[in-house]
Amino acid sequence: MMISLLLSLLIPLAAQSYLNPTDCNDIYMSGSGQNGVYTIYPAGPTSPVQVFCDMSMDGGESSGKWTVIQSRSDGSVNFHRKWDEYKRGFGSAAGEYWIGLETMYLLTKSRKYELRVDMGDFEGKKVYAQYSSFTVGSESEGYPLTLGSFTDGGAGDSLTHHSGQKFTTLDKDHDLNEGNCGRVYYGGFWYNNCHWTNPNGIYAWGVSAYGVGINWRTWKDFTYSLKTITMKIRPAAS
Ligand SMILES: [Ca+2]
Repeated sequence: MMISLLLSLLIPLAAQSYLNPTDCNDIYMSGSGQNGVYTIYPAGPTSPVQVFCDMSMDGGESSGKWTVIQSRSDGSVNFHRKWDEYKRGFGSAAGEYWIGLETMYLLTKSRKYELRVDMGDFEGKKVYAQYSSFTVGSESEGYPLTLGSFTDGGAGDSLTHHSGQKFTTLDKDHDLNEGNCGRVYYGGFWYNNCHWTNPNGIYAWGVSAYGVGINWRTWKDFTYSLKTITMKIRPAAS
């Protein structure tokens, strides 16, 4: 008790973020440079969230470090889930997971982030798409997605089509289709009418039925489900 009181008096406010890091960049700044699973506190000290941190140097040593918000790699986790689960997050930070819409909202309302989507096929090819900003609104707004400008890493742009859309799950329809895109394409996402990409669709090992797999239209179109896809964010330079 005495020690914590002393610490709270002695540690300047700026250092508090290193005691309760809000993202992987805070963790990196506090001295942890290894890729791996860490705990962040975007909603404060009583609400820990497990995440995978990608501390890679792409973009130069001065750039921020990546907080993984979504990852698919082996089909071990079911992504056809309801609103409350997409809100809270699910899966394992060491493997496949969804960090949760509420955490995305809390992170992106307090700091400006950029987004990178890394993906790979079953032949070993890897490409990416990057966006200069990434924001998720509040639950009362339907957790809408807002993206900045696109930079091509070989994948083409399949996500701008979803910018401005609210989130849809099998039990909550916010999309522009007369049906529920989450039910038709077995995922939860910022569906439009319905999608150009389906990162949370069925893990389908390559060639698969139209639109239901982990599709990225501008790279592999609608009948190829990717081997890997990872969505990750880091503080934007400006
Ligand atoms: Ca609909």
